[in-house]
Amino acid sequence: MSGDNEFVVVANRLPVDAIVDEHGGTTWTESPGGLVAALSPVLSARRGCWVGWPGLIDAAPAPFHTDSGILVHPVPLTADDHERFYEGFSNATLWPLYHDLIVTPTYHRDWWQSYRDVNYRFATEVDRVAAPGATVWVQDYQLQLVPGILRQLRPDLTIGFFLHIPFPGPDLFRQLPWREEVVRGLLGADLIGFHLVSNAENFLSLVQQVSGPKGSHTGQPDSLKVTGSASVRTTTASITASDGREVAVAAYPISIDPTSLGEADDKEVARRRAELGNPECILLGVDRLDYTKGILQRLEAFEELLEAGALDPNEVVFVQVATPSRERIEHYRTARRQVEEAVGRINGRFAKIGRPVVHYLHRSLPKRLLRHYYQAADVMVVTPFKDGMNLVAKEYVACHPDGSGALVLSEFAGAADELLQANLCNPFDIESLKRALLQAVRGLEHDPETMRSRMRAMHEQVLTFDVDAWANASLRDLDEARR
Ligand code: GDG
Repeated sequence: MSGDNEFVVVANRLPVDAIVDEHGGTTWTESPGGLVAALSPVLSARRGCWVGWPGLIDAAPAPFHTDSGILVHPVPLTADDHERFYEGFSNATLWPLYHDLIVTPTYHRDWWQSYRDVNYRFATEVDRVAAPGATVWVQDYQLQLVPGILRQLRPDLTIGFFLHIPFPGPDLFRQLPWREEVVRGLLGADLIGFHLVSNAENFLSLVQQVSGPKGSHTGQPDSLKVTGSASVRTTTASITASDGREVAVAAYPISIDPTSLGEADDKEVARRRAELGNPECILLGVDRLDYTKGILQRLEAFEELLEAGALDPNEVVFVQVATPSRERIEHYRTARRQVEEAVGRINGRFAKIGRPVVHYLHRSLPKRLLRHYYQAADVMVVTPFKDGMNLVAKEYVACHPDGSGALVLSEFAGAADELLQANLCNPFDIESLKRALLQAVRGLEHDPETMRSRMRAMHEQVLTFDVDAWANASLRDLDEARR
């Protein structure tokens, strides 16, 4: 069975959100992230489609075209799939395991069974829509078995896989009771992409240690080699799978579409600053409310600086945008409660009537408003304990072409490999967080020229290695893998 799409992207979510009106009718709006922006032209040029879950339980409309012309093929998920495959195995097993056990992963045989079933369903849908010899690009940790299943169903396909989150060290990964199956699933691809060279190295060392009952690979993988030009660096190695195929393993740091952030708007920036009481310094955090992002710890560092008098509550404000995320999972509910307690406590201690020192928004903001906050912020605070890349850091830098502002960035965000001129910190160490915050605030006050040149260097990096460079390098290597 095959369809007529020459290029298929498969991701857990489709790039659309359902809007249900008061009569129960559903319309779809595109949720354009960087990935959609980068892939839209490729999807149209290659007569492609996108396979994924539409975000509604027990409902999947017939295939349709989004406003920008992307053909989407919805895969339905039941309430049970959502609980066991998505909230369970994907987000309470793999997510914490791949983020270095910031919370303890739960290993549940029922969840694993559901993960296998749902991966099989996604692969079957791809089988139905992909033309003979098509290229299929599988996205992220929810679908790691899809390459292996597809390889069995459709040996004619060229299959790529990209992991958007970190890949852990082999000693952590080996905890996973189903480790061989996951490695075999990934090795069904022709090309496995990670953000960082260190992620790819972790995978290569793992492959040396883990071999399934039927054997997932033969021999030793070769080591990573850097190839390509300055604007499309790639670091590749290859592994021989048990069926004799060569599987390429490579690093492609993802980035953003700087043009989607639009031009600076001074009036809006002035309005945002005025709303906040025209403070001397605005610190900003923008994250999904996820325990990996270190929101609580950055607020605690801010609180200690206020307490010590190093920052003056009459001069600074902290704006924290925390987008609701995975709210039915216990660790996420705990993270939210702790953040909200900290916001209440800090305002209770340091705010004045009508002038909070922490502004906390627990909702998703329109992209346009987010951009105005990025432009208005003097210091962007990005302090995850572990993050595959972190696009927020790059978006902030892209919004400051004049070199204004400062970035406090965790060493454990993938973005720290590229944004070397940030005020780097170790988020596990509250003194390191405090130091980086103070260096950024004081640097802007006392050494604005140095701060400006650092921001400009980072701006150059983000504009050169944008999401198009990422997609082009990945797809170029996938085409190469086909040949
Ligand atoms: C995963 C990996 C990797 C946030 N709040 C609002 C909003 N956002 C947008 C940001 C940014 C995106 O969400 C978040 O991307 P991140 O990269 O920071 O983090 P994750 O969601 O954890 O993403 C990560 C990424 O995949 C890509 O590979 O970098 O490491 O964990 O674009 O702008 N957007 C709007 N309103 C909000 O309130 N409109």
